[in-house]
Amino acid sequence: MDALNYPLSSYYDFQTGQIVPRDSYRQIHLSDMRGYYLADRETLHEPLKEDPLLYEVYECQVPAKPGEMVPCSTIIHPGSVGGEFYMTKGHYHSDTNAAEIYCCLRGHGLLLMQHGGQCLVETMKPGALVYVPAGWAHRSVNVGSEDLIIFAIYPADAGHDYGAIREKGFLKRVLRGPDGSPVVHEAS
Ligand code: PAN
Ligand code: ZN
Repeated sequence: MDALNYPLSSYYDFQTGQIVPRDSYRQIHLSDMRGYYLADRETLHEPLKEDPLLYEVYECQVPAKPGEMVPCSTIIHPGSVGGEFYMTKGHYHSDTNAAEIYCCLRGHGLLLMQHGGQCLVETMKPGALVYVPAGWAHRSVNVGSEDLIIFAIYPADAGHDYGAIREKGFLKRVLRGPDGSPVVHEAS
């Protein structure tokens, strides 16, 4: 990107998670997540009966070069697919030296972080500040009944590698228990 007007200043709505003006924005529907959910394994090639919006991501556009940082907001809506809570795809950073900072503004969730056969689960509630170390895959899961809103900052040249998670998933899955509360299962 060429024409940048400094300083870059936006408005972040803590209630909705929206960043205004909207630089970069994407919506992820269920149809974008084929193969990610356990229940989807059997029905992968069947047409979807409905296609709900699972999460939205706002990112401020900055040059993708060393030293620059991307502020971003993720809004994960409440719900589940076959008893598995709505979640982000999850990814590694292509640059294995790129860490990230996550801060939960609203809602109730879990952050899965995985590296070298180890999968950690951190609670995300308003004020939770989690450091995602370099080299760790990360996925946010909304286990509450309202939107989960997370602010994050990552190096602009980090790059996103979705392949390994898309193929193998995380070592843990978060499912709705009999009383509606989240239960973390070892992935089969
Ligand atoms: C976040 C994620 C965002 C959406 O900004 O990109 O929460 O998750 P997926 O990218 O896994 O779909 C981040 O970790 N950026 O590096
Ligand atoms: Zn990331």
